Amino acid sequence: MTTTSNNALIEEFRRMDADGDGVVDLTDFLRAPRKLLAALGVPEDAPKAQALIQANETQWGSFLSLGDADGNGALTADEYVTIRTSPEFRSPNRPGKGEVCQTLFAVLDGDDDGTISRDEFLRAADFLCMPPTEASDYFAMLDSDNDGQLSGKEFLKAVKRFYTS
Ligand SMILES: [Ca+2]
Ligand SMILES: [Ca+2]
Ligand SMILES: [Ca+2]
Repeated sequence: MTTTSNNALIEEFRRMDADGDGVVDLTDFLRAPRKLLAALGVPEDAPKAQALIQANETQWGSFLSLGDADGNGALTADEYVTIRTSPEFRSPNRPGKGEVCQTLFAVLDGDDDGTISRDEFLRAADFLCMPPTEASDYFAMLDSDNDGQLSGKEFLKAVKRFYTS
């Protein structure tokens, strides 16, 4: 299977495989949220950070239950593609999914005012693999009521697009 969308998923898999050994394990999987926390200057023992890591661990558990065919606690590229293209992956009830969105929102909302400002969003540009100008345009697009802030609802759309594109 070499469709374009699978190639994109394999790219995603390779980016996740931090140590390049051809399988993604929990350490690889947690690298992105840890990197984001470091970039935002949130210490890993902060409650927000702990919540984000825990949500990602829950999400990882659901990935394994969906596709770790040989049960070794690590995913090959094939297993990863199977998970990402399964209908269960898209289910809003998948364990960890909602928690990851909520905890990510809380981590990005640096001043805890319940919304994400443009500045707060741009600090996550690197995590979203976007250059700042693109992230700025993206922010404008997501801010559907044009108040210069992303509400939880507006943010959810961003995450959905990020996980389904
Ligand atoms: Ca690896
Ligand atoms: Ca804020
Ligand atoms: Ca808004």
